[in-house]
Amino acid sequence: MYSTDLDGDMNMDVLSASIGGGKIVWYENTDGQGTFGGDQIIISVNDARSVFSFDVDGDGDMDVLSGFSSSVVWSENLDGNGNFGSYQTISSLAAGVNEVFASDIDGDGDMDVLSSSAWTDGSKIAWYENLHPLAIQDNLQSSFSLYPNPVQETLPRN
Ligand SMILES: [Ca+2]
Ligand SMILES: [Ca+2]
Ligand SMILES: [Ca+2]
Repeated sequence: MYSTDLDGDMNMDVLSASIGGGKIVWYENTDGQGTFGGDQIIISVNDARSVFSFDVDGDGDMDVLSGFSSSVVWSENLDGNGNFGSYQTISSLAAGVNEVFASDIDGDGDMDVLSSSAWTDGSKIAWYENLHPLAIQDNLQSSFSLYPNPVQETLPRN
């Protein structure tokens, strides 16, 4: 669950990850006073666990970061109005991801991606460097990893 302005109308909307419902959705705050519209599906996927939002691609609108199964993905806010494109995978090795978050881990001024994973054979916290505007670099071999499993994944932007 997260709240941010997804459609750029200066009021806070709501994001939700629904495990049972199998989807990542957002609800528009239609009047700015907490009256919400119907669910708008961003991703339909089993085991949707966590959702967060920040401006991943630095174009001024809020994009959506999601975690499900072993995947950490982001969805681009295509038009700044809350219409989202197909998700783009940051990592597919986050075994049993149960939380995604973003913070400027390396202090270079852009937001990087964090995930925690619950499966016993892959339990870890990993972070992925935002190589904005071109890619997000998997830094699983960082000191955050409890079970180092170095991988190199890049996220090309189209
Ligand atoms: Ca809004
Ligand atoms: Ca954006
Ligand atoms: Ca950074």
